[in-house]
This record gives sequence, structure tokens and C-alpha cells, in this order.
Amino acid sequence: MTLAVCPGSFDPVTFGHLDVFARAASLFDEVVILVAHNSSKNPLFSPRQRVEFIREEVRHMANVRVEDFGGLLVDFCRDIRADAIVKGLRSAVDLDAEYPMALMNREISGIETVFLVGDPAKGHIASSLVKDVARHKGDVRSFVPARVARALEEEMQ
Ligand code: COD
Repeated sequence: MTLAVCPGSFDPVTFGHLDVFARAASLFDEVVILVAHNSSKNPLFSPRQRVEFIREEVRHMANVRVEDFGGLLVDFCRDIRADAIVKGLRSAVDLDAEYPMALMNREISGIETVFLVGDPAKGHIASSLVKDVARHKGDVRSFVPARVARALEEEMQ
């Protein structure tokens, strides 16, 4: 049985992330989506909110579960005996950020990172941009699920 972990801040989850989750779920027997802590980001939504937003969207995927973890990603992966970390790539800019993380994670734990090339139609979707559009009262419904769009609207009142 193969088990993959899809980690991220997911603040909030977007259609770009959801596309990566669906493709990971078709490649691995089991997938854990992990809401993790990125020390260089100051999240808008709590880990619990972010988990709930994702759970709602992946309910139909029988081999996917969602958790949150405040520690080192590789410790979580080791605890659940994950075979791989799965990340999405939108561009060379993502690769520049992901490359050292993949090497670091492999060096400290041996776990490999598998990159899935993102859907180009969703390549412009980034949680940070979505929050900025919402902050200025723009329409974000084509980038995030309806429940997330409503939560953003409430948060930005
Ligand atoms: N299409 C495809 N992929 C996308 C899209 C899109 N539109 N948007 C984002 N993605 C990908 C990103 O490239 C990334 O791979 C993933 O989705 C998650 O993105 P974010 O922005 O939600 O999450 P990040 O990049 O902030 O996540 C960083 C982690 C939280 C994974 C990292 O900081 C971490 O591992 N933290 C735990 C502590 C740890 O172990 N630190 C040491 C790391 S070496």
C-alpha cells in the first residue's frame, strides 16, 4: 500500500491545491493532506478552519484524509510511515522554493518528494493573491470553493 502526504499552508485552500489533491489520490493508495506550519507566513485562518475547508471539498475521495500538524513535516511522515511527500508546481518560481525543501527533507529523513505539474489553467491561483483580491472586495469565487469565498468575505469585512 502506498501512502503520500500533501503538505501546505492552505491559507486558504484553492482550486489549484484541490487539483493536486485529486491527482495525488489517483496515484497513491492513500493520501493525507496536511495543514502544516510555514514559519515565514502569518496565516489568516486557524489550522482548524483550514482543515475544515479542505475536508468539505475532499469528502467524496475515499482514500483521502485531512490533518494538521505543528511540527516538522518529516516527523509526521515518519510517524505514519509515508512513502512520499507530494507537492504541486506552478512555475520555476515554485521549483526554486521547493527544491531546497525537498533536498532538506530527504537528507534528514530519506523521504522523497514527488512533484506534480499544476494545471496551467490554475497556474495563477495563489492563496496570497486570492486573499489580496478578497481584501479589496474582489470576486474570488472562481479561485476557491464557495464556502471559502464566503469565509474570506466575512473575514475581510
Ligand atoms: N497549482 C498547483 N500547485 C499549487 C498551486 C496551484 N495553483 N498553488 C499552490 N500550489 C502548491 C505549492 O507549490 C505547494 O507545493 C503546495 O501547493 C502548498 O502551497 P502553500 O502555499 O499552501 O503551502 P506552503 O508552500 O506555505 O507550504 C510549506 C510547508 C508548510 C509545507 C513547509 O513550510 C513545511 O514543511 N512546514 C513544516 C515544518 C517543516 O518541516 N519545515 C522544514 C521544511 S524543509
